[in-house]
Amino acid sequence: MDLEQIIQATKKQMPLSRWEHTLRVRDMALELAEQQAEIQSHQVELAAILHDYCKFWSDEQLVAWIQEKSLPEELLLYNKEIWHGPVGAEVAREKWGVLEEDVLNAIRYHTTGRPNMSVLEKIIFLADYIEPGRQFPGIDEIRKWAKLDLDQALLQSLENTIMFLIRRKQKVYPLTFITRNYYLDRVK
Ligand code: DGI
Ligand code: FE
Ligand code: FE
Ligand code: FE
Repeated sequence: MDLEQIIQATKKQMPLSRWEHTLRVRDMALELAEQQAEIQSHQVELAAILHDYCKFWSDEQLVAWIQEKSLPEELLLYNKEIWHGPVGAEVAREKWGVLEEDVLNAIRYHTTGRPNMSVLEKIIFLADYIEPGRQFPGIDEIRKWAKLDLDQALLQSLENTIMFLIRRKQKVYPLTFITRNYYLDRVK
């Protein structure tokens, strides 16, 4: 499969504003990747382009994929915002023939994170969080850490998201807590 084809198809899945977010995530991820050894820019680009592929799919379509592809049923008990990553990874494999497990995991875990993330997974998670279009209290601190210490930046992002969800009286998917606890130990 050809990246240009994937770019055109992804653009058609979403409104222009979300496509522009996707391009900013790609640029930010490539920038973060410059500071990392052994990271392939074509993988960064592929994961970034595809990370929100399913963001605007209907609930019915997302639920159908979760059930048909035997993704964790537990996903359905939590906020629907967490469905598009796991489904996006399945679509990347089946529709776009993406074989690299690292790229698939970067898409799959870009919202929740998970313990012991690869460098690529961290870069996509953080680029999504700090791309220049994002604005919220504390983001400048996270932007600074992203250049210095990916784990510290991850921890702060996860804590920020958890607090945001709690303030809004929303449920938190257990993996988000598990990931936060894992990185809390890692940065000590
Ligand atoms: O798709 P994006 O908006 O670019 O970003 P994302 O995939 O990281 O989605 C983040 C949204 O998901 C954010 O507004 C918080 C929301 N969310 C809802 N429940 C959970 C959750 N995020 C995490 N990490 N864990 C949850 O349980
Ligand atoms: Fe997303
Ligand atoms: Fe995110
Ligand atoms: Fe995103």
